[in-house]
Amino acid sequence: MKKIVTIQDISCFGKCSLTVALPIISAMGIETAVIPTAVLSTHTGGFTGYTFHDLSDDITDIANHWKALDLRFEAIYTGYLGSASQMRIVSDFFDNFKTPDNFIVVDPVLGDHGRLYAGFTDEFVANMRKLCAKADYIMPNMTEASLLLDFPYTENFTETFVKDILKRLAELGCRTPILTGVRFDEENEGAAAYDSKKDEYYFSFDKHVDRRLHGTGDIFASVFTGAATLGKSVQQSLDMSVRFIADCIEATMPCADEMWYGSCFELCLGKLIQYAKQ
Ligand code: PXL
Repeated sequence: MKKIVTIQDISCFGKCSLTVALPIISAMGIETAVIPTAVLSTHTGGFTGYTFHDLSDDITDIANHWKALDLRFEAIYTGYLGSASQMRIVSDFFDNFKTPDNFIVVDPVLGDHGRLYAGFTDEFVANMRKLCAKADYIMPNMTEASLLLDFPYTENFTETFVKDILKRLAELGCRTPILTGVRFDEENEGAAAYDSKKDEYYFSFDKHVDRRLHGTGDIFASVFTGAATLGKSVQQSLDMSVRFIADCIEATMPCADEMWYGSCFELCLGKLIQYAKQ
């Protein structure tokens, strides 16, 4: 079996990060090892009064044990990280567990809707830029791209602008950046990727629904990492991720008010199992 290690927080309630990555990657038939970076009572997007317990010291201990066991992974995939100093620890993890045969995915979780998530600082953004330089794939949304590249946030996309952003993201040092939440018209929403080695662009779109759901970025990154681990091409991985996000949004719409903190992705896992087999 293929193995992925995913490094991100566990938000005990709220359907994001590890509580999303674990079921999704498992459903794709891939063994999922986890390193929790922090334990929160809920995610930080809309809840107040959440608890936060940093697990930075554990990351190093876990990595040392795994090194002694000679564990290897087809992919190393990081999501929400708890602090700027934690990113240095994760960077060391990359140095210890990257091999010529595996790849690194950094989902640069920084913010949404033009704003940084609660508790994040400029130092955090600067360290995330360095982590992106070590990745084979990164998958920012437009907010995160604007923070990483230091341009004013905008929702006005053109193909030329998206291609320019992707090129500049690749200049951070990552081979294949992916921009999520791309819209060129009212009807469609999707993602765009750029393989800087091949100098090729890829686009994938599905029906746009005018409703933002928390945790869809984590779902996208998990499906993309799973698909790439299964050996799918960039275009196939993009198509699978965009399609599954559309499935999740459609499944959530009937209960979207009650589900303001996440999506009903669980109802779509059967479809994902089928997509992964195709
Ligand atoms: O979905 C990204 C995410 C992950 N983990 C935590 C978060 C968020 C976004 O708000 O707060 C703890």
